[in-house]
Amino acid sequence: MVQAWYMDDSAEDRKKPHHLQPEQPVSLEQLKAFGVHSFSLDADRYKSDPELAKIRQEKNYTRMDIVTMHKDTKPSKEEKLKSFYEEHLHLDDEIRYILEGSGYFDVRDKDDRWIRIFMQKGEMIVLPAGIYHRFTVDENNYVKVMRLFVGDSEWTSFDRPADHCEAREKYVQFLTQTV
Ligand code: KMT
Ligand code: NI
Repeated sequence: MVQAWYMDDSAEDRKKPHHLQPEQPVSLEQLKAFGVHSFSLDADRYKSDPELAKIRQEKNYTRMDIVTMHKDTKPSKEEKLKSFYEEHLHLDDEIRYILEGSGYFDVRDKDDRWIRIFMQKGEMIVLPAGIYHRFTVDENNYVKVMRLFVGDSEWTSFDRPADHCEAREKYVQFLTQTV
């Protein structure tokens, strides 16, 4: 099951766990209240997994690609990795499925505090449109991620501040009803 916790404020190596002291874990239920959903699949059979096929059909995740990041990543890709760690949002849900390795998805809670979500092989996460977030590999420096997209939705990142786009306004509205 996915583990999540509130982060400390240290600007030290982003790939470290950054647990707040004393530790403050975050439950799946709490994540749901922020519109973040997570569940497990069998990553070893992603190429022919009927469960994955069913989710893709039901949710209209028609498009996908696979992104790999590791410590020998080329400098051009290292830039891309850094851009994932810039706080940003999207106009559509961000759906990610860890096929190998692990990494951290950080999301802002309603009070703008960072929650770190540790994602390992076999875990899928759905971040709602309009939530501020970022991503990094952990100290193992290796992740292979399937990115799933709803229909032909355009995939753009908007770095913070992006408070006036409709997706953000809708998300803020959603938070007032759930948290
Ligand atoms: C995003 O938009 O935050 C990402 O796609 C990063 C994580 S998966 C490669
Ligand atoms: Ni993103």
